[in-house]
Amino acid sequence: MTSQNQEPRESGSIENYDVVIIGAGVSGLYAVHHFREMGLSVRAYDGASDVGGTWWYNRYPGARVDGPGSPFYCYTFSEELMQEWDWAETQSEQSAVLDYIEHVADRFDLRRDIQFETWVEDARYDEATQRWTVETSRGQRASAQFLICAVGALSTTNKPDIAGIDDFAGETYHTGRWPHEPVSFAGKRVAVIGTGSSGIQAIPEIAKEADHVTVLQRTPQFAFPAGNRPITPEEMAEARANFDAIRAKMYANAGGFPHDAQTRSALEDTPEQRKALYEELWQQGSFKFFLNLYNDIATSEEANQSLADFVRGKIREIVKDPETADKLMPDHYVITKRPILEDGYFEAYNRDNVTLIDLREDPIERFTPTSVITRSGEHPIDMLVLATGFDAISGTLLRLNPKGRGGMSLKERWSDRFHNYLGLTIRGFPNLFMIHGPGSPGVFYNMPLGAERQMDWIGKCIRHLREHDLGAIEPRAESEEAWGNEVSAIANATLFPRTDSWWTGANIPGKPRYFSAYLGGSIYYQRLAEATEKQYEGFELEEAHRAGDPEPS
Ligand code: NA7
Repeated sequence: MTSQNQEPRESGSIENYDVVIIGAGVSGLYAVHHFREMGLSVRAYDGASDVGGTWWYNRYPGARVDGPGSPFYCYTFSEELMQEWDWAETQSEQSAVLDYIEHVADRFDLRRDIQFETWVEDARYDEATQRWTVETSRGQRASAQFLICAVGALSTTNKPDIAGIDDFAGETYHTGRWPHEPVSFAGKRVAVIGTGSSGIQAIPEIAKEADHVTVLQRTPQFAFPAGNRPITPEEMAEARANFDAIRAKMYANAGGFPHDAQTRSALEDTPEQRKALYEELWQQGSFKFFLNLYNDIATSEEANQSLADFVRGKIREIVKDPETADKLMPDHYVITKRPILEDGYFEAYNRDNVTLIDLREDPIERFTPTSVITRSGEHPIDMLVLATGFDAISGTLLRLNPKGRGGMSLKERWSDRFHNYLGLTIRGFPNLFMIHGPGSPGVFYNMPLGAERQMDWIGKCIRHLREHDLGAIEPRAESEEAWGNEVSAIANATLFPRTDSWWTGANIPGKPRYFSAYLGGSIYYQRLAEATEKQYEGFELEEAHRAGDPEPS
């Protein structure tokens, strides 16, 4: 294909590119590679000091892959990459994933097109030139025809608004912004707020070292054994030998992993048979628990309750103190909050140095410089760990708040709902593409693979525009509406929207409250293919305004 500008060109104080990419995490890195391979000039920006995104920031103790795991949480675009990389464990620890991502950056020489420690603070679309202009925290301006927002679905941290929290004078850390220097818990009284995936991974590790850990729990959680184990050389050899077949299976699977879909309803089995299956999966552990489960746990109340009761029974078996076990009993539909993998979490409550406070009956009143005060009294602490999650999926794009046609801000456009088409594009924001944004499978899919597949679609779209002398693309109003209806219809056929979670935006006050991810599995990729085949008929395509193109330097 022809590129309008292979090299960045400067006009005045603006650098010009074909594509500006925000984010150098798993998605942004692939974007740099993919668009560069297409012959486009690219520039990526990231606030961090190096590549990795969420894996660069989330280095709290116990941080590990908590999805289906290695070796399939990986890119698939390069067979050589797959052949040369060794994974040591099924649930790789954060540093191992970061090593891999750094290796990808080195191997494909990606860093030369990425500017680190640079936040994109503003992004505006110019209708005359059909280009986006971004401004960075370093005072630079860059212009590009296409803006790729690979900003991360779990990147903007959620800091709770609790009276006096900023007065607390001890060390305070958020799991999603963990320091690079070692943090010592030795001899310290540590309070942890949050019992989601991060808190549940961190609490047992902190408890091994700290003098005392006070867990401040708002919602008790279902958690399942992580089942982490070494990957054998034979398993790695098999994955390498069957790379093509495995990749095909990943493409066909609803979640992007090489597993067969489950076809059996829990209600086809007797209670004894169900229990036997749950027990077997519990003993095996890992995300395979969910992949090998019945197919109606997320859709049938009765099926859901059978699993919920099983897990509640396990918690009672593990936790010795019945009062603590009571406080740990989850009462929502199981798996309607992000399923959690744990390693020693429930056992941690059998230690003398771990106390659980149930914030539903004993809420936090305020912090002082040296303590947290709950209704029942004062708890002196030396350190506060916030495992309070993220303004997920839409939060980081809203923080950037790009301005589209007529200067309309995304905050205005998304005030009631995250309007989008195919989870990639937004009406009024031509040539802007989201990765893992609302309306896409996002966090319900193998994220490196999902990023590759979305980027491949965007690449084809860009090629189409260039080949047909088109300058801009944005969805039609009716496409957005139909897509929103499809997303909601699929979600509303499940139990997911019935539980407060970061999937429904319930963790962030004021956020539109609905289930915004596309739960149709691989149908999503059929929809993307149809849009390409039908020559983007769901979009408005605008002829290129030649006069607006920047002059080559
Ligand atoms: P999560 O899953 O959003 O968990 C955050 C936890 O913090 C959760 O237990 C929240 O309770 C709790 N929370 C949040 N705000 C407060 C306040 N104000 N007071 C008390 N407790 C609060 O984030 P994670 O980082 O654990 O996991 C995010 C994803 O990262 C994870 O799913 C993996 O995919 C990787 P709540 O349940 O909202 O009542």
